[in-house]
Amino acid sequence: MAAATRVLARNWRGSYTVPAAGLYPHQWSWDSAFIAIGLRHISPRRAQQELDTIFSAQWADGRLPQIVFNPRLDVHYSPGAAFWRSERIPGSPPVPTSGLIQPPNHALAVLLVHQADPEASARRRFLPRAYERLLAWHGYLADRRTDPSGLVHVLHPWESGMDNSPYWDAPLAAIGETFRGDIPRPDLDHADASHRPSNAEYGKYLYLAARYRDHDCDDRDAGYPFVLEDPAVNALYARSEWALGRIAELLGNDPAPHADRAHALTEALETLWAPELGCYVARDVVSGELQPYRTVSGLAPLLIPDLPHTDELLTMLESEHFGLGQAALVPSHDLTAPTFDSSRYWRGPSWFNTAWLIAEALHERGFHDEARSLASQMADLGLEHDFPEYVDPISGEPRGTLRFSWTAALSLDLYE
Ligand code: 9YW
Repeated sequence: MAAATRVLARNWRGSYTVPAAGLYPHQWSWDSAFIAIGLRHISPRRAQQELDTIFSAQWADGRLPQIVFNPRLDVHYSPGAAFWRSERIPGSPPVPTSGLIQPPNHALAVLLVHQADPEASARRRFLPRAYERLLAWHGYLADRRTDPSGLVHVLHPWESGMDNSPYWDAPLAAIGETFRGDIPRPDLDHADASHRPSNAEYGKYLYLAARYRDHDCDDRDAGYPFVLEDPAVNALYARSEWALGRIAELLGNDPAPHADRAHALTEALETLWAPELGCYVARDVVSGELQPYRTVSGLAPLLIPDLPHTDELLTMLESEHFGLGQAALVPSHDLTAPTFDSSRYWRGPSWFNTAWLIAEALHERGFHDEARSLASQMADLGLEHDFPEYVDPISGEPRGTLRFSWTAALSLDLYE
């Protein structure tokens, strides 16, 4: 506990926590929600503040931005505030941000942070304030990001939180254009190039980000070439609707609309079920094609109560594809796939945030021993390797950067 607390103190910037000093010097949206989940064990007040800070960067249309920039550190991360120039875009907040979003894990975090210390939460009126922000955030997803299928879409690999997942290979390859300017890679000052996405991928990432920005991030660019439905994003959205329903109840409001929305999302997720793979997959809305890969994203729907495929997902988790109990944590990609790479980012390595999501799902489904064993593996690996960003799922060796905030935070969240 002391070592994890030290990492979180070192990465605290007065009102939020950076994911890692050096590699990620700003505030990231879904990182902050994961960090708050761990911080509640050290300081519920700081956990509330972490979430309040990301909420204070909400756009007028309700979106919570992927990144809130510290303009003084703009040269240390790309693309930064000077790339986005968010202040020129109508409806942007007074602080500089990215225009993209990240997965909606915030309502889940708000509920857990509130429950950690309901008195402290009541004293600071945390819940009613967060509820308004969450309603607007989920409203943005429902109004601006929902397809006729009923699922929300992501408009950039970064929006999935799993940047170079094999899901994005074919959709990115189908885009002829790439970014024409310089491609700065300050990330390579802090992590090995073989652990990071490639330059070719960064060219596509910047092309898409520039195009989205140049359209004022208004979600109305008719020929926009990257529109994907991702299982984890939709599972987190559904799970967060359940959390929002509980928050509504605690505030004396009607939880039914949130339950209805969660049910509708769960039903719509069935269009992403791949029976031949035994898990959910992503769909490219532009081509209509399902992307036939087993990834940890396709297991994330385990987080939803009343899911029709819980048993199949548990079988998949324990199979040679993900090796629960054998591999370190939960690999981000199928251990047996030709596209598996044990070191490269979201193409194989095991991450602590997704391990936490699976542990939480196992716990909620009544698999307490399995949840406990995954959580204690997280705590051990975190401590042993100075809280790495991710680990090789076969050797357990650290990869990416060290002293990574959500690794430290989530390894504090053990099950009794
Ligand atoms: C980036 C900050 C972020 C995470 C993402 C992860 C990575 C790269 O780092 O993104 O430059 O934004 O893929 O999930 O939020 O930790």
